Amino acid sequence: MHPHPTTLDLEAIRQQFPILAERINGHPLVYLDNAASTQKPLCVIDRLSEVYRVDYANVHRGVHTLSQRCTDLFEEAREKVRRFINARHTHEVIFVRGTTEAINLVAQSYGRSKLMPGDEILISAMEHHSNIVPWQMLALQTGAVLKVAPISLEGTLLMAEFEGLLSEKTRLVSITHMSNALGTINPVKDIIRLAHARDIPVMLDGAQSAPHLPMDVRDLDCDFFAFSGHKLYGPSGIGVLYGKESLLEAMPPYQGGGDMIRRVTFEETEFNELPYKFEAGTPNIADTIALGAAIDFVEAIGMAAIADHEEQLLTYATSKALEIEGLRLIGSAPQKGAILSFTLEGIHPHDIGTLLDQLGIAIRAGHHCAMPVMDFFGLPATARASFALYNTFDEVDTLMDGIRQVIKLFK
Ligand code: C6P
Repeated sequence: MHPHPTTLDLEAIRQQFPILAERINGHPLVYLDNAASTQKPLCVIDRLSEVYRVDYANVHRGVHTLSQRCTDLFEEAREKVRRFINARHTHEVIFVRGTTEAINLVAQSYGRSKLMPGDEILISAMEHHSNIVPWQMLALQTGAVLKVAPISLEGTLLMAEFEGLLSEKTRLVSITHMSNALGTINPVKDIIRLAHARDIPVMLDGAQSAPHLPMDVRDLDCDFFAFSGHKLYGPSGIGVLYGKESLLEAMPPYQGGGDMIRRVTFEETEFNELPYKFEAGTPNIADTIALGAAIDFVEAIGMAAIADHEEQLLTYATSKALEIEGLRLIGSAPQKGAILSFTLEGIHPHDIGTLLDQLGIAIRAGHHCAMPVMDFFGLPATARASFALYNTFDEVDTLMDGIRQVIKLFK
């Protein structure tokens, strides 16, 4: 039996996601690759097509009605994001392609203008490549040094070691809010408190947390926060960088071009105000507006209710997984998002993924763009099932039956 009845009306919710009715390899789709990207509800799909059918024009440029209407819709989406993360100002919300671009923006704008040889950037050992490589590139450009706070075998950040690595040379801490490879939710409030006590700003990689936890950047007091629309039931190619006004004001532009200027001559350029200073060129207009629709969708359900449902799914899935002989969970932090990373004795994760796919079950197998995490656990890869608001307890059962079939096949 399933542990608790969920508070979500899953039948009604699932009807909003047409793709969930697909059959894959002759089986009903069981979509458990939500940490990679979530599926899209009708309101997002319809909004996207509606923008192109009736609202579309370039933004911030035209005097004509359509351009003004589209600009209003675009800026309404910015206000929806502001509300969603509880930022103080809409101009603290910068639209970018996704988490990856947001982190690169901070590295190349904030980092490049601030860092001197010998300065330090502190990350953790559980980061996604997006929160490693931009800092390595920055270190090469500036002579700064990348420091890495270690993790435990459970997959938790070692807080004493983290604190020990904060020094008078540390210029920025950049850390994941929720690990995509392990599911660990980091104690970001403590991390921010410790860093701020030494006047060190903190960037949070919210790619995995924003879709699954209620978010409040003011309460967290983070200095930068990044997330991607496509993991939040919205379109791909659109994401958000939040930054505190004072920091963004002091930062130089990341890219040059149209929309980010106030006045240009061949001799010099006066930059536009926030947020436009960081939004060079025609933005991803329709996807931004559709991201607003995705935010309306999750807010109507309630982020707390979503987090509660996913926690129940994780608890149930974890207890069922632990009953399977030869299954090893990778990542067992006490605070975890609904991500189940695992290995099966003697079976390569790619084979697990391929065989489950034959049963219509979509999971991810690989290094999850977190190769240092795999190295830490001495693994080439893991299999990863990741849950979203539309997943059911029956789907957890189907996954567990599928895993048992995979094991049987290899015996
Ligand atoms: N993780 C996964 O399957 P982008 O690709 O820019 O939308 O997000 C990058 C990113 C950054 N940080 C974390 C913690 C992430 O999980 C991701 C994306 C996907 O786990 C695709 S690799």
